Amino acid sequence: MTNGDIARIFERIALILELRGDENPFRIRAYERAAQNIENLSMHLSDVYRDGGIKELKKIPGIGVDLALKIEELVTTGKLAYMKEVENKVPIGLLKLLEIESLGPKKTKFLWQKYKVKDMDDLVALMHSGKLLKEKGWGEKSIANVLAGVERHGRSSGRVLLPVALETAEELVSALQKSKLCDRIEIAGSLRRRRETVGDIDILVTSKKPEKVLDFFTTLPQIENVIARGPTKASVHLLSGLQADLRVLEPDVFGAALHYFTGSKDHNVQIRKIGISKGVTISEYGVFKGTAKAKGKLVAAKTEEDVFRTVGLAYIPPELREDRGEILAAASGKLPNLIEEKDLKGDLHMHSTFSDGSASIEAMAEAAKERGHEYIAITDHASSMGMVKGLKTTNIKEFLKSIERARKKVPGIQILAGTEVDIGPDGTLYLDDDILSQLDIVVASVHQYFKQSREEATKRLVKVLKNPYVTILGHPTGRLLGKRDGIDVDMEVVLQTALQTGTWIELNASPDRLDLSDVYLKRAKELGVSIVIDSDSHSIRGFNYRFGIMTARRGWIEKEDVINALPWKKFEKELAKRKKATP
Ligand code: DGT
Ligand code: CA
Ligand code: CA
Ligand code: ZN
Repeated sequence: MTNGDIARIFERIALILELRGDENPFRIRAYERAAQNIENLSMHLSDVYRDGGIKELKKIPGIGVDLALKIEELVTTGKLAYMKEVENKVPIGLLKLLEIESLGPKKTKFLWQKYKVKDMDDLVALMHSGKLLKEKGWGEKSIANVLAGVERHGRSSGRVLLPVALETAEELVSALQKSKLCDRIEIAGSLRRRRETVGDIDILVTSKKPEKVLDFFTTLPQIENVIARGPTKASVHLLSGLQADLRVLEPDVFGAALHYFTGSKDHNVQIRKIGISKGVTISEYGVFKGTAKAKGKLVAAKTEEDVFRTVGLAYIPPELREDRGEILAAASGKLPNLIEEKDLKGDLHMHSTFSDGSASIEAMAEAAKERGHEYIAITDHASSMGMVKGLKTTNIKEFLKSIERARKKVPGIQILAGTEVDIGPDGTLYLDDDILSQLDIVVASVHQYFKQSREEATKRLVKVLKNPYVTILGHPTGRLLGKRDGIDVDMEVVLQTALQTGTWIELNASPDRLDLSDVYLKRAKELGVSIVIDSDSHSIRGFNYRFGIMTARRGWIEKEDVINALPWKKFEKELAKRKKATP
């Protein structure tokens, strides 16, 4: 149960109470205020409760005895009886209407009480009926606004970014674990394959009490409503906007089901084809001798390894199961040995208080050392974009001195002097070559001018790669997941050029970037382009590679492909080689 979960539950209670209209307004405000405060809290409520109980919870602004007791119930049992109680007093469909922009609880309540609107269909019918025009505050314009809101609501693609979906799924898994009703619990689907975006969460469990598991799952407070429920399966909408499917399976066929529901669909189709050529039928229930029509004896189902073995393949890691050549690789013993987080020995992109970071160079070095890194580069911004701080022609000496000082103060880790320099619209850099030549590492990144034509943008990056002072092309497209598309470039040309010039290409592991993406990483690897996996950390807590490593693995990356997986001595040699290429 995250703070976000609890905040959403309180928010929902406030909305329902307001809809019902029979509640003291102060009580409604109290739930709203608590939700807001919880959202902004830096500590986890479950930790606060564990360490100090109700007494500590009450010290949080806006949390009195009553709310503290509700938080206690949520963090200890994962449930909240009061929430079900209030939900039961309004039509379920009505709550969905609250998600529509321009339709707050007041208007919704009015439409419910006066016009008996109970769900989205009622709402749309009423808007088109013209009946509302005689009501005060309802004109053509507000009606059009509501209809547009309904449209937007239906159109939202529903795909959610991997980090968000994974956190939500892990919360559900941990609730199921606590229930003690399940023996095995596995995340399947696109989430297990670590896709960048996820359509819905798929969870598979084994249990001796399927009915009990489904009762437990479908009444978790994170759940908005149950879409469908059968004897061994349930689909639900979560308050966070995601959908989740839970399936309860027999342990004997778990492997076959896990393989099937992990997908991808394309991968499954290929595996099934190979099965047919070998005289077996493969489904979620197992591998059977013979054809689908004359299905024979069950030959494998218990583990995924068993399933792969029956078709003559080595175990394929879930991240590769996209029908992108993994089956051929598995058949010929050429599967990659995918990189792991522990393989990273250094980090070549991070920021300190010299530009927009929140920690000093020393503090960043200490934190990196703590993480186990052997070397780092401090790469503070050099940018024209209204940044008062950062590297400039006039303060390079000062920066180099600060690095020198940090080297003395924090022994046991190599600290390189670097910069992340802005790329102008035509590929010229914000700092001149004579400044860049004084630094160990130069990361060149796109931070502005995103709307160029493909030709222009490609020319721009090619020019950057041909600059011998540039060590690394940082977050190559500049995309921000879910917020901004990156530049449109011919990535094949960019990668071919990087290969020629020996420039390293970054996989920026920041969860809102994951740039370069999996498909291009795979291509970079095929060409032999060197990859760097960086955190782009702006604080001492920023050394987070989890999602970057997931992306790298989807891109077939092995530690041999990654420059900063080299131990310091070898890395030093690589860097020297790179420097020799500069005039
Ligand atoms: P998503 O949820 O859109 O991000 O993607 P997935 O891959 O999680 O897809 P989902 O949730 O619809 O189904 C989970 C897995 O179940 C999918 O990866 C493969 C398997 N599956 C579902 N429907 C079919 C199907 O019609 N044929 C085959 N071969 N496999 C299927
Ligand atoms: Ca899914
Ligand atoms: Ca699904
Ligand atoms: Zn950057």
